[in-house]
Amino acid sequence: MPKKKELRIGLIGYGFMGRTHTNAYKRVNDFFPELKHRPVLKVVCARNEERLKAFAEQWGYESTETDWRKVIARDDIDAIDICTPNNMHAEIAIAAAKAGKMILCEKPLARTVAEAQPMVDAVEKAGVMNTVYYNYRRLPAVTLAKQLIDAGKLGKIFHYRANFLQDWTISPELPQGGEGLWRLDNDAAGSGVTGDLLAHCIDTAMWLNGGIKDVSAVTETFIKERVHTGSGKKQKVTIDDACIFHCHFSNGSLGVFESTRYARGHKALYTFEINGEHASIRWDLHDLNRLEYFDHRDASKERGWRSIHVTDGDHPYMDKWWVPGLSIGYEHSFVHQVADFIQCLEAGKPCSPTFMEAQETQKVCEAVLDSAKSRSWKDTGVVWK
Ligand code: SOE
Repeated sequence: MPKKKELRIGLIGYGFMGRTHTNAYKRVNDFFPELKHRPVLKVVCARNEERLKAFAEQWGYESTETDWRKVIARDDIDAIDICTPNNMHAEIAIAAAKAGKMILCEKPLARTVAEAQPMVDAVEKAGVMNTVYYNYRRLPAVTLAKQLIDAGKLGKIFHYRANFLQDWTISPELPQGGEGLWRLDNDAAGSGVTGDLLAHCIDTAMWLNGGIKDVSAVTETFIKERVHTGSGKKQKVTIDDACIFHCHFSNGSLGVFESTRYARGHKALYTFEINGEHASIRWDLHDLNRLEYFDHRDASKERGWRSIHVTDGDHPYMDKWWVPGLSIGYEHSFVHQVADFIQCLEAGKPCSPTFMEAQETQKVCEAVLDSAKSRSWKDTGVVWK
């Protein structure tokens, strides 16, 4: 087999997402042997030196840096992977683009549309490969949903419904800010469930069903004050703990979205259901290999919801894994995203969602937050090709 070209990765941030991305870089060539590039774990960067060294050793990074600027300045790095809290995405991405590096950025692209726009401009100007990790698109059952919709199986779509429910912030004792808890701190995260969870639902929704035109939303912050890890004092909580919005899609269908971190019993219940004139589909992250499908054109006596176990060799991505019938998991969505990124790199094509596409999701998130604040409908300004 010809020797593979190296894709030398500089990972910035080593939290939960740093692990999911690193696992993907390590696995991708084992299961996608046709790729001509091989990710090389060159350097990982974070501020806590002791934990950084332990992470590098555990996951197999060749070196460490404590200043992200040094990672970008290194000429032995091809691609920067941004896994920091959201408030650092823009500065790092813009510097990386200026240095001519490829960029893989964890979602959401940034905290606001205004913060994200220079990121989009920077990668476009530099002409560097870029993508944002909206990983759920790459689960085989979700990709199959896309194939069914694109093949016209559902016909005209009337309804899109999505939820992303969690329960991990119900305790008032939980502080805001700091490692692991920056998602509760508006300065670091930019928003609460809207940017963290609904952004996933919006990305999938627009990928499956086209642009979202306008929105009407409500948000709630149930716990008004929490100790801030930085100051050690109780401070006002300014993130949205829960958000519900409804919307019009450009294709005329209606959408309903709900997300919360206060749904006791739910850890990461991401679900969607789409109803078309001929057929409906629904999906649930807790049973991620399954796509449920109802087709009204079936003979009436046999009509009913089919439960498709999306694990056969002709299902999306599944020829890469085990044998028909055997499940894959959450981590595989990241492996697929890296495989797709490398395929696009080799084909000289953009890798969706690009920064430009992720900015459209950002626009919806912002319109949702503005709508909740102003108690009025907001146009999103989304242009979805
Ligand atoms: C939050 O708990 C979180 O980890 C998100 O940040 C991820 O994007 C989501 O996929 C799972 O939940």
